[in-house]
Amino acid sequence: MRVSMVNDDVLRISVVKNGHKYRESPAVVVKPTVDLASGENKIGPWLVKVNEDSVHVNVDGVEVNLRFSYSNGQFTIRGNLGLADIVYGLGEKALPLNRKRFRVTMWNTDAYGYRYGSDPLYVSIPFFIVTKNHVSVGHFADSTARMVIDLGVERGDEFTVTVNDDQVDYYVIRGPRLRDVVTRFIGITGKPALMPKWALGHQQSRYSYYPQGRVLEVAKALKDMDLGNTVIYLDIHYMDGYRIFTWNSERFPNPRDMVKKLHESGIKVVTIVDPYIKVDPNYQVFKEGINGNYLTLDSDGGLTIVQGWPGKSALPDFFNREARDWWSSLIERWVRDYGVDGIWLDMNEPAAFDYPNHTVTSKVITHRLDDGSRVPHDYLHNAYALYEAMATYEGLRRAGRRPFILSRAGYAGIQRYAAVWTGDNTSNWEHLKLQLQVLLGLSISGVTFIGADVGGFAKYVPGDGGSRLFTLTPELLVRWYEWAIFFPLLRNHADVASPDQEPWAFGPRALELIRDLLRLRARLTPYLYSLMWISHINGEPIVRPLVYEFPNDDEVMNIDDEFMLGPFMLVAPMLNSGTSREVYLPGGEWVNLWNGEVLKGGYHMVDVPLGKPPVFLKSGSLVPTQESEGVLGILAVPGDGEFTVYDDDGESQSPTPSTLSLRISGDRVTVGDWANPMPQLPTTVILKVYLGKEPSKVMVNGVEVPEARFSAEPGQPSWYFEGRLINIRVKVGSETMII
Ligand code: MIG
Repeated sequence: MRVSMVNDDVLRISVVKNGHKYRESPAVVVKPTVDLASGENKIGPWLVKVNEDSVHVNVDGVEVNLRFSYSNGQFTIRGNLGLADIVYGLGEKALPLNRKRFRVTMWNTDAYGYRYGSDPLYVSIPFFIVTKNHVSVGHFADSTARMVIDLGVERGDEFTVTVNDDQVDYYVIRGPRLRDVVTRFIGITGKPALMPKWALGHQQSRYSYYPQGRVLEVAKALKDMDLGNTVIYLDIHYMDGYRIFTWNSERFPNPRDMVKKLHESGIKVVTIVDPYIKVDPNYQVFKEGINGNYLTLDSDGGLTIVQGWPGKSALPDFFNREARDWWSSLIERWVRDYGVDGIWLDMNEPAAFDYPNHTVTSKVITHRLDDGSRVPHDYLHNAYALYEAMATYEGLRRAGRRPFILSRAGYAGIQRYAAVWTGDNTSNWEHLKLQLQVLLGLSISGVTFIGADVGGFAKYVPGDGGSRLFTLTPELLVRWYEWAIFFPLLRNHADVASPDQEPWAFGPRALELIRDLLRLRARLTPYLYSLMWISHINGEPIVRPLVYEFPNDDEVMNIDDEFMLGPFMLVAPMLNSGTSREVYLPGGEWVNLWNGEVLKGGYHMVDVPLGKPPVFLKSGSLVPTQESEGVLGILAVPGDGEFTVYDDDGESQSPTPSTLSLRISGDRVTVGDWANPMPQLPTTVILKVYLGKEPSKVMVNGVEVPEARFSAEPGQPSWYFEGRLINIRVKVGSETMII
């Protein structure tokens, strides 16, 4: 057992079985600094007592007692769990936000048609947060092997982590606030990638759009119907016999031309890439894989073969640098040759049809590490997708792109390379609620660029009494968009045997409601993009459970049917078939986005007409919006608040952002000057401040400005009042007082 500080806020306890050769973790981007001696150590806020097989920690007044043991190829870590403790985290789990008294398995699994409580799913993040009396401590058991985490099921006063591995790096992460634990966890597992700006657009997918004429037709429909679309996905049917990096020439006779046409109408193209390499001696990619020794081998040295989409398939051995380098070059060639914009990584648990639960497990399959050693798959399973994403990311970079990768599976750290979606969800009301719970767990476990298939993917779900068939209704689709538009990844996707579910598939009324929601989404892009930057720089989630923002409000501890977009916007979506719901608002005052009505903190029954999700803005809100092409708005609520707008060209690889700092104090709004401005940034800003009554005057930089309606053209400061909103046109670098 080796105990060390990683930094001032993170302790690491590394346990390695005697004689075992330690493997470096792909999850962690920092190295331990100071080793602690046995006995008592006092370091800053930490008191750490190191014994032979236990570690006692006191940090921020919280006692953490950890006991380590090893038997039969398993490490077990036991820790204390109090009656009042609440547990968050654990990444992608089909469970409520509070995960206390659940037992979960970490084993990336193809979980088609999963339900509430199904476990495990596609992504494994063995990180959890224990919160008591508003003080939080994080735990991260770093091993990529199968792991079971029991949070008080077996014994109410104990959690246990059981790992089928000969090594574990166990991290204790200091709070005291929940947000401190989350950002520190991201600090050690790596900052979320900055995605291209187009990734925030409305993404349209299905399994699968083909032939190429159909793809162009869908693109045209999206444009004609003004659905703010930016991305179309090509699912597995574009390939020649499911050979990755090829096109089916009958369905796609001229892919370059198709991609060019899509680009001309402003639409990006994302192609799926599975890890299956068809075993076919005439297939170029297979030949390269064999010749370069880039493929996964069994322990007897023979090629590992699994059943995938192409039939007999080999798997790239992403665990060594040479194989990754080869994969990067394949991705680079693919992107350069066809102009494809992003890559969708599916089946990367890895899944295979000839294994139980469609998921590879094996002690015979081995992976080659950089040092040449061969390690059985079962020790590395949960990292397969992470290494694949790493290599894919590098390939896109080499092709000159700011990478957009959408991955199904992942491990802690996946956020450095990819967005994650929640896999094969189902078109029913159960999932409308469940998906939010799954996403909130992912979001506070480091994966910030996330979303769920809007409308639901699966329609036929195997169940106890045979398959169950689900039908998407217009109401459910609209309700789904009502909260999905607030998530960074907004993708409508449906199964192969699914009726159409594009926004127009349910007639003019649903289409109109969805279009309006997508317009709101487009208006919020500057806020979302700034939040993505903040996530990239500070490791803060984009979408946050209420407890993240209001850790001292005991009422929000278990709330997972509402969420915050960034620091200001509370969304309380309709999650069942109905037209009203109860909403909890944490203390203080909130403004209803739709009508400017002010509500005090507490419980409220609110009406929820179709197309109008309850959205509330906190006092002191400063939400940057896009009012029209090139016109920046700031949606503000009087009070005290600060925000920084981030912008860049949206595509370059390592940009320095242009920033604009905003402050509100009472009725006084300060808009800074752009720092590091790129060309063509707006110098005029429209402040839209919610007010109870018409003001008597408005002063900008100490000078009274006239009341006058204005068009969105840049011009001199002026203002007008409408409904409960005062609209004030100002220039950057100004201070506005509303009197
Ligand atoms: O076995 O590529 O989760 O989004 O459409 C199904 C076909 C394989 C599973 C993915 C889904 C995708 C589908 N894939």
